[in-house]
Amino acid sequence: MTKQFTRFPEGFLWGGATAANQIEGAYNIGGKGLSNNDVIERIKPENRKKLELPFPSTEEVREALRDEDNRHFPKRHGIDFYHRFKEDIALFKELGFKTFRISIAWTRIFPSGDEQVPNEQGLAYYDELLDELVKNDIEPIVTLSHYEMPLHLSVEYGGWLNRKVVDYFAHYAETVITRYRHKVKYWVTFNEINSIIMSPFISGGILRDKVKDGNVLQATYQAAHHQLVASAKAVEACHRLAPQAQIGCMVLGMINYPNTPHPEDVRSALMDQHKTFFFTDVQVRGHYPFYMNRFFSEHNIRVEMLPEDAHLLKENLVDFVSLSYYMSTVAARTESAGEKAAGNILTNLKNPYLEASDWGWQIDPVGLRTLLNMLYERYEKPLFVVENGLGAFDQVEEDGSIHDSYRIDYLKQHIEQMGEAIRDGVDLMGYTAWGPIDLVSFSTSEMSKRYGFIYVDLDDEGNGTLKRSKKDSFYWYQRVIETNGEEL
Ligand code: BGP
Repeated sequence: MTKQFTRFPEGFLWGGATAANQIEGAYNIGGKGLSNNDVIERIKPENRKKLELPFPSTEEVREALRDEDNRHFPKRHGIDFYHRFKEDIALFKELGFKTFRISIAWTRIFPSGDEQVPNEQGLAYYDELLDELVKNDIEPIVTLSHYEMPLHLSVEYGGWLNRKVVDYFAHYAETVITRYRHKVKYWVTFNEINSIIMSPFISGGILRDKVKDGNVLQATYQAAHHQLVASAKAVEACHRLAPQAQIGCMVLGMINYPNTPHPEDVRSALMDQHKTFFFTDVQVRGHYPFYMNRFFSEHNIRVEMLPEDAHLLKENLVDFVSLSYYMSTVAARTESAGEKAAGNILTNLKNPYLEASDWGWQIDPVGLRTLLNMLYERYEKPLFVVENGLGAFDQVEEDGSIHDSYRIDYLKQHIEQMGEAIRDGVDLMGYTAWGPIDLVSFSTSEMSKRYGFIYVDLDDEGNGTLKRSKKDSFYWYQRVIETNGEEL
């Protein structure tokens, strides 16, 4: 008798992923300090398709701080997960979640970032939250920094440009790993660490006026180096303090196709691929890859490193590689080639073979299979898809139902391709769909770009009851988990 092939291994970690700054709210409660995300104004609707992420100056941040009208800063209020997490976790339990990815808001633990003594109220909040997950048999995955750093570190120190921030982060990481080591088995260092290339402020805390001689790339890679060292320090702390746990890196997973078979287009695609691989190469292999030397010299980049950095990077390798995956991109030898694709983050060429979301993100399930294979071939380390999903407008029917078949289609196709990657031989630990409960969008700061299986009654202006309700996709994903991905 032929053995039935099971696509997803026993113990596969199905679940959902979130970030503190997009769900918690309570931005000034419990001793929390302000983070850079608390001062980011939404991208105005007319700029939505351009996906221009804010890169403010110190003065613009100060102006934002003077703005008392909280409506402009929806992330400050999130979906009030801070107060409603028990109700929400009960729904995740009903979905059958094996795991749930949260991030710790650094500013709840160290409100300004440069304190020595942590804020006990903040630590106690995550104790309660983690206990609730553990009580419900949901394995927490904890991101140490998800697009959030104390605003004070950004304004007064220059964000990740400043070497001192490495030590502040290391102290923060060591504090939370020590505190939660008996509750957390999976840690992630920086969310989408490579996104600093496109959003120096959100990802790196860098303000426009702190960039010397207008060389944004110089600033970006200097800050990135500090994050890579900080990440190595967190890995060291985790291996020392919680040897039973695993800690991974996390990248914005991007696959870059050449616009045509022209050899220079193919080369451009490879160069763009380095925007993902540089960061994983350092964290998995423990040293700077050879291809950065020429890139740095051609762009006048001189990364300052301390003598101990090489050793730190080499000795503290991550246990797994996690990634988000939303879209693929197209690269060409000249900027002007091809038709523009609004909204794609790292490139702007349209792929004629793909459909796009309402925000122009080009949907490419097969690209996920290819990318997983590329990463696994390169590192032979376990992989974890910790974000994937479709941001879409949802329509609530008169009877309160929400028929989100488009979301089901998107997720189904991506899960199918993960199944294919597993059959290809890729070691995949799990899958956490992005925003299992509607949350404030990272790029638009709006509610109307929704990802959830669970609907939250809240609009872009902050009006609504915050009531949670189940979409059609809720029952679909519940069945996917129940059958370990056999029924899609
Ligand atoms: C990733 C981020 C998330 C998230 C997601 C969807 O890049 O890690 O924080 O929000 O993208 O993006 P958006 O909310 O802009 O649709």
